[in-house]
Amino acid sequence: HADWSGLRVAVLGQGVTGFAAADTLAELGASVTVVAERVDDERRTILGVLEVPVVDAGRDDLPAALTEAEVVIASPGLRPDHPWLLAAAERGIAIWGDIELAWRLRDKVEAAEWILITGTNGKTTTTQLAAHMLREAGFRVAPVGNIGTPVLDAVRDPAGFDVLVVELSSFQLHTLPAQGPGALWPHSAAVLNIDDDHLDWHGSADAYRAAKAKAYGNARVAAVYSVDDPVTMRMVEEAEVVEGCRAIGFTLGVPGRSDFGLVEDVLVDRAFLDARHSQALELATLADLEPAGLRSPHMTRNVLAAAALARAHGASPAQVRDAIRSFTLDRHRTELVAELGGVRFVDDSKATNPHAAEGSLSAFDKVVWIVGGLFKGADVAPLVERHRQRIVAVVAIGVDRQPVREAFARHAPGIPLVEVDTADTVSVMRLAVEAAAEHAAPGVTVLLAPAAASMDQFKDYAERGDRFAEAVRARRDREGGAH
Ligand code: UMA
Repeated sequence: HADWSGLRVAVLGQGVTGFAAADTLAELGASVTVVAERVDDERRTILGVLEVPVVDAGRDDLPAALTEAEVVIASPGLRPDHPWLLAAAERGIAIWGDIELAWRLRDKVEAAEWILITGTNGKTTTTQLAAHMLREAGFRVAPVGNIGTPVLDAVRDPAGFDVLVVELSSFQLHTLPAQGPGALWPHSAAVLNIDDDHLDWHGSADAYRAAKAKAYGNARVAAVYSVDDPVTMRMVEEAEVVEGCRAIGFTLGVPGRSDFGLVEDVLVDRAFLDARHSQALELATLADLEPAGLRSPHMTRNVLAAAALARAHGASPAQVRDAIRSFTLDRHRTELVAELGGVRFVDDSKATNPHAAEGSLSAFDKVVWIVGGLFKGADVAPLVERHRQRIVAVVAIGVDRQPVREAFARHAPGIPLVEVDTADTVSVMRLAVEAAAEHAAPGVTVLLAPAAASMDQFKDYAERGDRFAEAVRARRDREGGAH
């Protein structure tokens, strides 16, 4: 649509995505209405200032703003079988995601290259790594998308960027068209790995995989896949990439001619070698990965994938190495604080809602779970029901302990539950860590993944995580002193 002015758009959803889309479209002069279940009053007030009306509707309501729209923008959290989306499709209304909207705005702004990253696990870290490597190479880079900053924010940023490293979820990929004006033509794309995930949203494993495979569509320079994951390899083979686009693999094994991989303890790049040369280019050693906490097999794979993307966009081997050496993982995001007597203490204070906590709970076999804070109306019970097998014991902190107590009484009554009943910032974590350690045998992980906001007891999630780490270190020092 060349002319945005007056275009009737219904933005479905009022989260991060809906807000960015409504703001963008209002600025372009479109006639925007936000339609959402679970309306947030603070956001509604801000949207009101932008003169964007917000309609608070139920699933089965069909407000005029929706049925009379020329385009609807779907938030990624809306399942494809949501009645609003079915109604829009039935009426032939165009359905775009925020990613497509951002792409269509490229002619309005300084256009940057797009690098797409998806996969079941490791997307966020790989996005950060690739962005860091490209920054090291002198590019103006923004890591955006599912990572948390909507692509629209970067596209509209007056400072401008050379490259957008876009983390895409399967939800965001689902709505993207393969052809036409809304289809992406990325510089390059990577699918890191495929494990079945989000099957309830997509309906089936095939639908989930099909969504992920879309990332490769129209890739112009490089299609990066995992040699160690046959599903991603098949996706590349079947993808409609642009003539001349190279398929580049990454592997923890010895790399083939056009792969990134490991030779002994050295990360190497063979992808950019002329076939006449047999010597692989050295990127970094495994020892270089150690300080940044990138040494585990799945992290090493993320590094190789990021290196493949960064090299394809012009970063030199030395720039890749320097970026690896100066990289820092996000703090408080499944950060390993210490291992004491075979028990790992992991800080995922960043898990401020049940969905985020789900991710970290799923990553461990046996956990003592430190949970609680401000749930803000979110329901913790489904999480307990789904993960009770891996929960050895639970320590409830924060003001909202009752929902935790009730959820365990209903779904997992046999699991030991300790409540920490103090509001003192320091002692709450001391008591929680001690109680958790008491229930943790070697091989068990003590996991701080509160599934709730921190503001009842802490300044923010960072302070909550810091207090946890301090309590763990205090325990280590005490134990160390006893020997
Ligand atoms: N809403 C409804 N009905 C619904 C679902 C949503 O009305 O059935 C409305 C409500 O107003 C709700 C709002 O939509 O408040 C929320 O929208 P959303 O769930 O689409 O989430 P956003 O706040 O827009 O955030 C999204 C991503 N969320 C999801 O895909 C669920 C964020 O990824 C992403 O960072 C953000 O866009 C910016 O791109 C989060 C995520 O959990 C971190 N992603 C999943 C994952 O990583 O596994 C896919």
